[in-house]
Amino acid sequence: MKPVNAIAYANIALVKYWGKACVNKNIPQTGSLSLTLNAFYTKTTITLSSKDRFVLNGIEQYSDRLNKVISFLSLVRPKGLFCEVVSENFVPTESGLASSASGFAALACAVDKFFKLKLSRQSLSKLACFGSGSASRSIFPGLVLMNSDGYSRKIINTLDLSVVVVECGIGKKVINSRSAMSITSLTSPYHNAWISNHFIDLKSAKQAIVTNDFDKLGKITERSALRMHANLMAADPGLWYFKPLSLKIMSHARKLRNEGLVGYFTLDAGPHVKVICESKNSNIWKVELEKIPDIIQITVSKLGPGAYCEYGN
Ligand code: 2P0
Repeated sequence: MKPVNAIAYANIALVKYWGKACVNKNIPQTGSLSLTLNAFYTKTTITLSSKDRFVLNGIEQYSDRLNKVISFLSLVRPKGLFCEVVSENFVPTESGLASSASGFAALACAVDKFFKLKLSRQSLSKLACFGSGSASRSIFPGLVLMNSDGYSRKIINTLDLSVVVVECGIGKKVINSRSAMSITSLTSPYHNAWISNHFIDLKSAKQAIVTNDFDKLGKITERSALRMHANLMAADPGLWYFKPLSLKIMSHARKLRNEGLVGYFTLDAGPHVKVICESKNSNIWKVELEKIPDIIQITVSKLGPGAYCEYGN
């Protein structure tokens, strides 16, 4: 079997996924809506090996990260075969910039070709979901809807969107999403309210897309993020991912919007702030946000392609 190499791009949720209906099968409690980004991605190569190995950014991985890859491979490979998986993240790892989304989408795409599974794109998204919920969405380009059954699909739209990603810290997130999701859904008195409002947000977001209403979509994006974080803060123990700098950027983004620069922020399981805007305004956003001190890096991302194989069988 020849090596297979796949690439998948990270995605940022406009309407967030936070909570699982089934932990063992990694089935989300709600759908979600996202943008696949072309600036952040993972490249993964899979080859046969005498034992299972996972190398990430040149470093051999053990324990949790290796075990997650082995569990994923076990879903699809014939018994008795072992694999070496070598991944390179062109996105900070486990920092809240969706490296698990691009990582498991790339792996799903690679195993599909390597083991000649010939899955449809939708089935590939369901497979990616077993690795990581958000990975399901990275199988598809642009604007993507994931249903609560873990299957995703591309949403046709004519909005020309970009995302300005403001990195507000370095290093790993304070607590991984999976643990934080579990603590939130088990202990937050806001969790049920989050779920019921989420259905309304997702429905309204779909309507906003149909009518090309960027302002409506942006407002839903901001409130979905803030409600997700309010839910996290209401957990026991209360959890938060943002830093003082994240709050400063969110406030500044609101101020700029009030002054006429249209864009809406979102924040995931990490301190980084992402401003969703129309592409014609992305460079102005970058220039304005760069004026805030202590930012690690600002990247303007256009929408990205779905996962694909570069070479292989
Ligand atoms: C999302 N996040 O919709 C939400 C918003 C982060 C904040 O999905 O447990 O790595 O592997 O399914 O997908 C991040 O969690 O969690 C995430 P698992 P995942 O993008």
